[in-house]
Amino acid sequence: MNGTIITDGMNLPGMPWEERPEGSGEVMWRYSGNPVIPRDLLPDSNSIFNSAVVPFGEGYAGVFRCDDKNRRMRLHAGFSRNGIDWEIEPEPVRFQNDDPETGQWVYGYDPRVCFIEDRYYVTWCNGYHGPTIGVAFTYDFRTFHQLENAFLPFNRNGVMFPRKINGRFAMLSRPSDNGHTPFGDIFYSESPDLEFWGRHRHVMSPAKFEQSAWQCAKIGAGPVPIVTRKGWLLFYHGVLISCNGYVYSFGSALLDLERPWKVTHRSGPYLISPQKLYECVGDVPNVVFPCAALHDAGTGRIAVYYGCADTVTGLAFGYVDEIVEFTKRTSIL
Ligand code: BMA
Repeated sequence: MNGTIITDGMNLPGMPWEERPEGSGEVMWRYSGNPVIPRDLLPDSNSIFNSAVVPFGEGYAGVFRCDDKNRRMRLHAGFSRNGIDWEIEPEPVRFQNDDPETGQWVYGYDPRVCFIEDRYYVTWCNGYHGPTIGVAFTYDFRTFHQLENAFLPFNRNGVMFPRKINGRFAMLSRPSDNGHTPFGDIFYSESPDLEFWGRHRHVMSPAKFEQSAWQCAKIGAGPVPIVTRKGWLLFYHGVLISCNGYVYSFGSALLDLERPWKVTHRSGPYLISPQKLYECVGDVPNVVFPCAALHDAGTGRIAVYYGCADTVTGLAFGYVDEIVEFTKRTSIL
């Protein structure tokens, strides 16, 4: 498969990869060694999930959601040569921030990492009178400089675009409530300076129950979108409210390149739903929650890192051309 439709990607020939298992008809398939990151990689970790990885130096780096044994939600930096075997810093990230108003750490979870121009931006769900979107940058995953929170509370799933749109930074987010939010649409915002955000545009609502039930309660952007000739490829999670609680799956959408709040296609079926034991059993059962994707422009391979049952981290593979084709073929728009 030739991944010719990735137009602006790096070559990552050594990224984690396994071919589709013999006889499988799935568009995306799981890594045979899942979970790739166990819950107890750190002596103090209760769980390591919903985490973000990017190419860095000769290998990879990331920001990991590690809930500790007090069940405090913390972010830790980590490094890996191969994207599979990770060394996570035992101490949480201490963001540099001289502003006493915003510099006090409350909690942080569900990070995303986005390389733009010369540095890595981290966005996460940051506790500031409730959940909102924290923003920081780093050059080396050792020192992190915290900026202003992007939005008012309550908000989650802040995901930046890897290049400026119309000359401005751009971010997807999901306004929410202070609890477990039984609703939620994805919005788009722009900023000239990463401090003042505006030009807010609606992107997507949950689907109709009769049409695509896995995404009928709420949705949220997942990994940083990938630029292709067919538009931005966005993986996003969707939630079904079952009689036993929330079920988190993920699917894909294509967004217009110049006006990314315009959704051109959106998958009806999910790509991955909680089916394996490590996705169905854990601190929060029945959750797959993608926060990062590596891709190799040369071959069109994609590796998605996703949280499993709010406990461990999984990896799933696919080819960008096939995922784009699936998104178009099954679109509910
Ligand atoms: C969401 C977030 C995620 C979590 C999911 C399922 O609201 O808190 O971190 O994976 O719920 O519990």
